[in-house]
Amino acid sequence: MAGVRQLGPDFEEIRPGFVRPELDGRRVVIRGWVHEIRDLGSLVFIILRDRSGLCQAVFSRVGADSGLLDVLDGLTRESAVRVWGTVKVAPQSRMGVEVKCEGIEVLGRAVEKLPYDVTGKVPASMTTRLDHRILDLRKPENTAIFLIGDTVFAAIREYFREQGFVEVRTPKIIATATEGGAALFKVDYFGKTAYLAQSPQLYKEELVSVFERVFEIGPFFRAEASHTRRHVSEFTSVDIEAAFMNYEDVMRILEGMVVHVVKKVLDERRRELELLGVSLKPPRTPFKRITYDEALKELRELGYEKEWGGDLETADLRHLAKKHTGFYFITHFPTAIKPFYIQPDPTNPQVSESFDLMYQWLELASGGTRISDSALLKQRLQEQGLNPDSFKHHLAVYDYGMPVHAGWGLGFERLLMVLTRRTNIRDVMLFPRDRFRLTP
Ligand code: AMO
Repeated sequence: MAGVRQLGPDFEEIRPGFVRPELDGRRVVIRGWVHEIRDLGSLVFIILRDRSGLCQAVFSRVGADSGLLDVLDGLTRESAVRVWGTVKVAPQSRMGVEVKCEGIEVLGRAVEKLPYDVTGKVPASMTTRLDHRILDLRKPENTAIFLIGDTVFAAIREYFREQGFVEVRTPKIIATATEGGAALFKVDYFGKTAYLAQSPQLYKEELVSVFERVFEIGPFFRAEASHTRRHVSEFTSVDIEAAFMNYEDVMRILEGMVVHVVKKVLDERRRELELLGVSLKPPRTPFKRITYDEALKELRELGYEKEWGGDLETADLRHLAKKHTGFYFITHFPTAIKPFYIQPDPTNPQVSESFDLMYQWLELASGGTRISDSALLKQRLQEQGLNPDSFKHHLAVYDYGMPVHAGWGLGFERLLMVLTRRTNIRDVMLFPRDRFRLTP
């Protein structure tokens, strides 16, 4: 900070995105990264950037001392710098304002030849982008995605606190699978086999018998063999579970959360939405609800015959999306294709009190009423070829007064894809992990 102190008390520190024409005449210090350099000989224009935005700094070589000239001559793009000078209205510049600078200090020098162009003038493939992810994230559009994500996290937490939920953390290293065995990562746990958790499912259910309403936002792991634009091996799940509720109650909580999140993003992240070219509107509630049977009927009407009982595949969902252009729920899936913990519909046990939240063809969340009867849970475990012994700790909780309960899990990144209109989940993950990527 030595540089600032030497400059005297009449300098204010300001961030690039806040340099506005109204500040004309103010003496400012700005820290940021060198986004672009345009050297016109007598004048050097530098676009400075931080996460708040960009501003233009102008240096005159005329009359500059040799120290300043040396720094300007050796300046590289993406170096972290501090500049100081006076804000001037500049109708001729793109931003309408610039900072006439007297000094610059390089705080962290970037190399001359960067492996990736942050200004985006040189197009890059997803592989190149992810290989140089930190540079890629510095691109203002990419930074914007994660600033929106930050607001989404805050909005979710705010919403659940208001609804009386307690935030919990469940183990990520576990002994048994909950969402089917195929997609588990094995871990050598001091000589024993353990797994990375696919979801907090059983723990969140158990915890409602203590806290009534819990939520967790955390990383979960799926050994996804399929390489798609919406699956990764490590994703962030937003999970809730609530005692004394059924699937309809938690569906209302879910749509309420989506609306709250959209409103908060509109309130706090207009600049970022604009940068991404996204126009958002809070969706109307209640979201449309169709049953699995109705979905099959709609598919039939669209000319696609589908046998009852199978899961809705991507192709089916894409057909349905022709009719459903926003958020909607599909409910009452066949019990046989749902995990063991989902409550069969008492009036028709072939189907379950389950739902998926969709956005067009993308599944964002799934949930349902849970089985709260111990005998039925044991039966469902056996029907799914699972050994109740492996679930003895979980089943024990059912002997201690387990209330009826319901919940859901939502893929945070999938929601962020919808809010930022990105079509590849990797765009909305800082450091995505998929079958072919473990670094950086
Ligand atoms: P499910 O397995 O449907 O349900 O997962 C819930 C949501 O998590 C997201 N998701 C993923 N996102 C990115 N990459 C993946 N590989 C991936 N897998 C899942 C999806 C999905 O809708 N325990 C239940 C939830 C519950 O009933 O409470 C569960 O895990 O958006």
